[in-house]
Amino acid sequence: MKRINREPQTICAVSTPHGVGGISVIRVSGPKSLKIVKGLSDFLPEDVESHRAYYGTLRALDNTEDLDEVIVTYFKKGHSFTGEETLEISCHGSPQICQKILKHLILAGASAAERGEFTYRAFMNGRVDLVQAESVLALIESESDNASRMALRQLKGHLSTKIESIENSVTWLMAHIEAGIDFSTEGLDLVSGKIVSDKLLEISRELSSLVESYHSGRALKDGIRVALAGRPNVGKSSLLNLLLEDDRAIVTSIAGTTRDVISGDTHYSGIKFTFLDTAGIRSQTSDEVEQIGILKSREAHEEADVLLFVYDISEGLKPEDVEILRQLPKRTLFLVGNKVDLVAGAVEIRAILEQLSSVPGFENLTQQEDFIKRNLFFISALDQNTRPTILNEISVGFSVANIQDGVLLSNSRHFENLSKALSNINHCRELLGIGMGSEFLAVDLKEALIAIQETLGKRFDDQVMDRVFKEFCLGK
Ligand SMILES: Nc1nc2c(ncn2[C@@H]2O[C@H](COP(=O)(O)OP(=O)(O)OP(=O)(O)O)[C@@H](O)[C@H]2O)c(=O)[nH]1
Ligand SMILES: [Mg+2]
Repeated sequence: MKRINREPQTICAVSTPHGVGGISVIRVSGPKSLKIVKGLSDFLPEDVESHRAYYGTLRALDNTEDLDEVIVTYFKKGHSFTGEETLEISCHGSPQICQKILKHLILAGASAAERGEFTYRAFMNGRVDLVQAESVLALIESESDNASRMALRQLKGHLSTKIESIENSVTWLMAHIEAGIDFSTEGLDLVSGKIVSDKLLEISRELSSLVESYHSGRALKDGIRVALAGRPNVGKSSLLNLLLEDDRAIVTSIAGTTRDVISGDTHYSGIKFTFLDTAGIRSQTSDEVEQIGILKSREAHEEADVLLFVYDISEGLKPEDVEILRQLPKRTLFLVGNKVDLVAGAVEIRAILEQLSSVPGFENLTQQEDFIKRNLFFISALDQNTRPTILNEISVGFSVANIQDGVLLSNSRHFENLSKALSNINHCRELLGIGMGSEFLAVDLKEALIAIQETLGKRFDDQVMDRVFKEFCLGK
């Protein structure tokens, strides 16, 4: 896709979803858009007003047929989404009508837009930066309340402002360093040295808080993937059905019921959760289907953000349970003692903790009050109250409930770039700490600055652009 240095053509595409609907909107953007649309609509006045809608009948270019009754809205150059002269044609929501209108627009001199080309033009014309352009896509694709709220905040520039302020600090430092402050010589300028070191610390803190927010941001954007793991018959599928509020998986008292990975989505307090139920893991099975199921289980565990390790509390934690636990990948882990309704009297937490102490990573569990309080559950998959308890505790782990100013990273490209900038800044701090000269510090600062500017799209190459915009759908 060649985008850079291309003559700005006038482009057109249907911007509403493909298919039948009440109305569809066709967007036309570029220097000739008004002239082209006027060629099909004799109802438009000589002096068209910006941001005004005009009603009339769109006619074929050769005037031989009516295309549709439409409303045309005009946005003058500099006052549209793309920054170019733009017209939006609202027509009846039929794919045939849309195709016909597009055909005549193209005959009149427009060309068909590529994926994301409207947003790309908005970026090239400085209407949005790259982070905002990407948030347009995130907003369209958002699957939960919180995801769309976060994308809207990014589109409004909250994240860009934050990244820009970090960019300014780095630029300020570079300017000082280039002005020739040399910390390595004798007669060290302490004041300046202290200022520089404070500033570096501040930048490092700001970058790391953004980088760390990716954990929550990604969870908000893509949802949280939770896999259920455990021995056969402990109640994983029962728990899945309860969490999804749907009888998705077969539940029987026969060990080895679930063979395949069964997944489903659910929403809770504005967050999307994807749950994966897996085959119960046991070593002594000669059943080929079950063995394949167990392999698939392990793959699902690898892909998950969170693992719910389920065991049967009425039987206590068995050596087989402990063995499965040992083999689970390192993830946020919840230990779910199910079938608590079958336990007569109180649950013996001490006994559980003792058995867990042989599992690497759980040796000192008795001292980890927080983990015991938050990550150990004693529940029944037959009890409706279990659902909110579990979903709530998982969301707390992603600190999505206490997002303060809502500035979060949720895009892997931003995360990669800013992580790189952070490691440059931290390296710079180390160099400063051992008294290296300004020319060494400048190298790291420069690298950090490039990574930050690439995030915002102030520096870019065609490959990055293609990667970003090819994700878009036509018409955006
Ligand atoms: N009393 C009681 N029974 C439960 C509970 N949860 C599940 N069961 C029963 O335990 C049996 C096994 O449940 P499943 O959900 O199929 O267990 P699973 O872990 O998916 O088993 P596999 O698919 O074989 O790995 C069924 O008879 C369920 O009705 C619970 O909380 N209390
Ligand atoms: Mg099952």
